[in-house]
Amino acid sequence: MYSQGLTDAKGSEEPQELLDAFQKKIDAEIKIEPRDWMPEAYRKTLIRQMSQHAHSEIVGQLPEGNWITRAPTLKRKMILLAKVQDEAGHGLYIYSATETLGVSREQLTTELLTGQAKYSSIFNYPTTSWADIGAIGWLVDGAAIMNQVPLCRASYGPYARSMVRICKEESFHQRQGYEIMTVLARGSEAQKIMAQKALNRFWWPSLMMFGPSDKDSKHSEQSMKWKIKRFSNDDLRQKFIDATVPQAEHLGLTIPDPELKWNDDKQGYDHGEINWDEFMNVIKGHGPCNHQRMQARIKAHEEGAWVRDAVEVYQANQQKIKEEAA
Ligand code: FAQ
Repeated sequence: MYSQGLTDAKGSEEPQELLDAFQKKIDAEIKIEPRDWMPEAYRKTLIRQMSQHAHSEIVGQLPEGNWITRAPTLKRKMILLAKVQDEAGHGLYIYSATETLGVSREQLTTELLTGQAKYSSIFNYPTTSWADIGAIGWLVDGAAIMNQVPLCRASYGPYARSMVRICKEESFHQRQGYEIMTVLARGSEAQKIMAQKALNRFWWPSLMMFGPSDKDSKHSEQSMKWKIKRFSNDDLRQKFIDATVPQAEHLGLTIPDPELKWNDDKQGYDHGEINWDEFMNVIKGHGPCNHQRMQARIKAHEEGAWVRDAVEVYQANQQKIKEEAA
């Protein structure tokens, strides 16, 4: 819980009437817009979650980008290119939405590149076969949709609105991934094995995308009170499992969890223990590809310096022209 919920950016106390009026608005489902008064802790929570989300979209291009040059057909290559470009677009929408909270894109980028900001654990796993591209679309985009559809109703207007288009695109991504898995699962024995191995690799990391279990989630309670989050991490994870198990059965593939079992009482699946040590290790920067992902982003940023320089010179020239004309 945030103790800084009672103080503003300068450290002075936030008036109780304003805090009460703010919560009333949230409870009445009125969207909070950039110029509205908001508690400093609400603003900080949004910047944290939204920037982590935007970074995830940007870093999330890398595992699939790895297969663009090796896609099995021209059609698959075009689809994958379009998907990866969509992810870049998602990052840009969310960075723009985050900027409405008074933080610059430059600052957010610096936080990512210096390792101060997190991005989703899932993108620190390698993609070692073409089937991994199917598994990512099916499972990773599937998990992303489960998490992001409720975010279309987040209390902060710019975040909620950015999610609407993103969810539509993620839905296409999920279907293309499932279609790749369908072709492989109905293909040769070797292709079926490839699909099964990809499911084995991505199942548990996909479950970790929903975040720590509710008892260990430090932000959930307050974020749900503010209606940034509408469901807890465990609830969304459960929904994802319940939706995905029948899809795996349809493919004739086996979920790599011997403890997975339908529970009639809860009308959902019970599942085995998630390896939270592995999760913590990955989010602390020690996953299989953390180093590689950061190096790739740093390199891209350095190589893009000339574009930023060119934009600055262009803007200065435009300003000069304007001043001369005035
Ligand atoms: N990875 O108290 P909570 C995509 C951190 S989808 C890394 O439960 P919260 C699409 C959390 O930040 C992926 N860190 O936190 C795509 C916090 O750390 P902090 C991105 C994680 O915020 C598909 C600490 O653990 N989606 O990119 C993770 O209430 C294919 C405690 O956790 C979003 O970001 C994790 N998995 O709930 C792109 C969705 N989980 O900041 C390319 C928006 C937790 O205190 C290809 N975000 N942490 O140091 C959310 O819904 C929430 O932020 C959660 C975490 C649910 C992720």
